[in-house]
Amino acid sequence: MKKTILVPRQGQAMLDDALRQIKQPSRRLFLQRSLTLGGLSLLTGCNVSDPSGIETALAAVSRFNDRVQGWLFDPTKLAPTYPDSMITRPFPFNAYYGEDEVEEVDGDAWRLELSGLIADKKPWTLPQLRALPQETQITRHICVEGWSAIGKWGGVPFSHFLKRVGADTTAKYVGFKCADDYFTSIDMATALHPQTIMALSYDGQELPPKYGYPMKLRMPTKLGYKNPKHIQAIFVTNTYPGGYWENQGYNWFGGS
Ligand SMILES: Nc1nc2c(c(=O)[nH]1)N[C@H]1C(S)=C(S)[C@@H](COP(=O)(O)O)O[C@H]1N2
Ligand SMILES: [Mo]
Repeated sequence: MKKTILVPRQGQAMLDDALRQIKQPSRRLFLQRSLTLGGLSLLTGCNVSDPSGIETALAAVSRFNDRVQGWLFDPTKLAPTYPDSMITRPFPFNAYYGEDEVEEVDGDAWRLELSGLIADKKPWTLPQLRALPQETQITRHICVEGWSAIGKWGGVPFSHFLKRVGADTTAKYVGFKCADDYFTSIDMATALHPQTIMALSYDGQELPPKYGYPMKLRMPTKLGYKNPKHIQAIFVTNTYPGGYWENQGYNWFGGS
């Protein structure tokens, strides 16, 4: 016998309400695509008539989505690359503050700190990073605020660096702390992806302050907010580290 599922009217209204409460457009879009009220309550086992449970439920759905994206992520599949002629000029600036407040990092005094599940935690200077093998990529950066741009970054393949310092590559997460108050974290499969680089240059020049001097992580397989600029410290861990925007509701995996 065919089953009929009745969706209560006030259920749809409640869901619409929940969606309205969510300010970030990316989050709303993701929810509209992936969610029904029934699905929400099934997934989380929460009582959806209790509005205070909605935030918790949404977070649970987002974490579920992280797992699915993790399963779907193909560590050998490459993001598209582009010719020099397609580079977006000028390349857009973005941060949680304005361009006039860009972090001034002193490159001579700067040391990259390492912690967590890493054998050799000796800090790195900028010249030491520049002495490692370098690669260049022309790839597309996609920001959830509704723009994308093609840029050219050069730097050290992150997988090379992680192996060099004896990182536990079976661990789940790599976290980043930045010179501004920004922080984020990524899955190990993406950290080891061949196009994930510790970018030291932009468009053939030393990485400018606004694009993350002295070093940013560049990943064409992830959305803009997952690409930390002005990296100060890197840690490897099995404890979920979250992130600046992720803790405010942006999906953590953030694949592009
Ligand atoms: N340290 C730091 N990194 C950051 C951010 C930030 O505010 N601080 N913003 C993120 C976001 S949302 C985007 S879109 C990109 C923008 O990088 P761009 O200025 O090189 O375009 O940086 C990401 N990394
Ligand atoms: Mo962004």
